[in-house]
Amino acid sequence: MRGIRVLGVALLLGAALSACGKKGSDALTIGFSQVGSESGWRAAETRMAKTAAEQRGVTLKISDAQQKQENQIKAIRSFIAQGVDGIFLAPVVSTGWDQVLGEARDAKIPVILLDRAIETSDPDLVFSAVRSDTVLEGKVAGDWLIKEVAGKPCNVVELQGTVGSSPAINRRKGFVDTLGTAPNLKIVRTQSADFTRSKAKEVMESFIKAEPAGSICAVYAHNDDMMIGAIQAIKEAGLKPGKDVLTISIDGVPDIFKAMEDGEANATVELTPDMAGPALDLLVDYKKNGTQPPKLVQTKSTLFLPDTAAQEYQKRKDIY
Ligand code: GZL
Repeated sequence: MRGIRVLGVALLLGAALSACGKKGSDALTIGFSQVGSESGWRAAETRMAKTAAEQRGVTLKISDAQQKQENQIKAIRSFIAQGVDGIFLAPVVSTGWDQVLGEARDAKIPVILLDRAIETSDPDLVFSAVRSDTVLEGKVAGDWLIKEVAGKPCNVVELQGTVGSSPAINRRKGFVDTLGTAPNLKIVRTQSADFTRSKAKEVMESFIKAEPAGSICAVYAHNDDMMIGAIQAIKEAGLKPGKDVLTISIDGVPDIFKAMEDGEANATVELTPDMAGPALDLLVDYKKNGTQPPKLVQTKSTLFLPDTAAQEYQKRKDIY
């Protein structure tokens, strides 16, 4: 009888040790609360995150929130309950995160923000962040348009991203502040199209109907996918996008380079979709070597024009 008891204890001990062994190994598990799949850029970010995790031997659990904050909060709570080693969050909107990120901190799970920012009175809720300077993106777009119209009067319409999201707030701020230096440029219509092609086509149709015929000189869209939708509406109204109506947008997805090649778009500001790669590197470095990461890893915002569109399209068409 005693022999069986000793054997049972030994087996239990062995199981506990091997579980600890697995936990302490490099095999990290990360939970990624993703906004959704609203744009080509977003889908590319998700695809690249999966590849980056595989390359690093990290298990990545991705939850698609379908652009709803309550789904992201549920996903974060589930990741906490599963005891993941880290959480990536691409926050659909910038407010309402303190409570759930406090729960992650209490569980000692580091949270890294991807591609969007949050407003919080407690910056220590966030371990690190990987994103572009979205105000700068709006500025680069505005600077290009000012130069392009070269002093001529120009009525602009703006397609904003998701209401309350940091890129929508900041890309508008950067653009409006920059246009403030050019009295010949006027934003006559602005409305959210939620970063999607279909909504942007509808909103652009309403702008064209509402404004005097032929009076819209340019469209500024907070992402390329909305610009693709706007281009469709411009063409269906019998106008030539890229000529009758100038276009400037952000992301650098393959389809905007194709539109530039076809003479239907004028400029884009690139945003890399590889946000998860740098985030994984800093988290692995922290877990393995205790290296404290910077609070922010900032990605570049480069302007691209039709003169390089053909080769840029070739570069991107297979990675998106
Ligand atoms: C910006 C990112 C935006 C992209 C859109 O950092 O959050 O979200 O520009 C996407 O394409 O919907």
